[in-house]
Amino acid sequence: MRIQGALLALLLTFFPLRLLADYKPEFKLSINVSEETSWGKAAKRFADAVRYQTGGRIRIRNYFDGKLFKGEQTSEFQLLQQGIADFAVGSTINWSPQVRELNLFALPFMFSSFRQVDAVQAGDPGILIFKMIEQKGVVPLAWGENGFREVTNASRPIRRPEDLQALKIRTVGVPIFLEIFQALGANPINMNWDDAQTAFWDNSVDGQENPVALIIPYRLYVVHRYITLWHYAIDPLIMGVSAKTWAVLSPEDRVVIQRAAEAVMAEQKKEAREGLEETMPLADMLQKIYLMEVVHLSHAEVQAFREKTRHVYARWAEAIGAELVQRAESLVANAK
Ligand code: X2X
Repeated sequence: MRIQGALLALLLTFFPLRLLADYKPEFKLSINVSEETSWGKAAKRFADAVRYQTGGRIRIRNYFDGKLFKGEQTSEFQLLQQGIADFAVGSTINWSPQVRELNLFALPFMFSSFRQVDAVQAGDPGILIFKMIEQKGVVPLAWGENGFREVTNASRPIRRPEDLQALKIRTVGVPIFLEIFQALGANPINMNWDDAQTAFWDNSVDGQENPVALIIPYRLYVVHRYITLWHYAIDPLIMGVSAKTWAVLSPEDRVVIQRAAEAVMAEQKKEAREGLEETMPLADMLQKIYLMEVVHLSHAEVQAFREKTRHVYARWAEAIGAELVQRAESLVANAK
């Protein structure tokens, strides 16, 4: 007995516990952006927390900058379905080709405050969307946020739809964004985020749309002098896990992962919103530190953009599901 005990102790010294568990040595997490973003920080905290709390049984390696899907951002959800990605911190935009209900957040000018976004996620639209995702082979763990998407460009301040005329605007390769920018008279060009970086720096496109919290770490102020804070779409994130991966995890480890995901993504959401509530103090910083020309729109000015995109909204409301959209609209109206 004593010899066996000593042998076990010796084995444990040289072979970490994880080798004695059934898990693979590395779990993969997919993420489209860099380590310096709020989502990147969340991925790092998640991997650290899970490794620590499982005594090293679960080691997650983060594949930043879209490395796992090789730049093809709209295929991230499929990688999760197939179990090629175990985890992802994904934008709802990138997952919308596979989960059409996620287009809800891209309905033009539907949301104008964070409170409204939270109400829809916590209410039955959010619950239904999580169910749809789960039915497709991905277990959603927690909501996060990229932020309200604002338009930047190198040519001129955008205050009216006419100002967008013929501007080449890079968008993600999903149809609703293409349709919105066409409706506004711009010339939208679908491009992966990775390729877009080159296009911004060699000026082969005039502009793009992304949240302020992403514009800063990607230094887009260097190439785009103008930004319009029009909040035309919200981009929630979801931390999810492949159902194939979930199936092999022990009940105890699932609890660890669920809790870590919720804690880390709640923090991520807070960070992504910092300085962007109500009066948007971060907008001043864009102006004072990064020398951008910041355009704030009045309610009437936003209305002009809303009018131009109304038919896109109507068409997509049908595609998403009229009942789901109506329920979300009433939550938005009550949350103001
Ligand atoms: O590609 C984008 O614009 C980004 C980084 O915001 C997403 O992943 C949706």
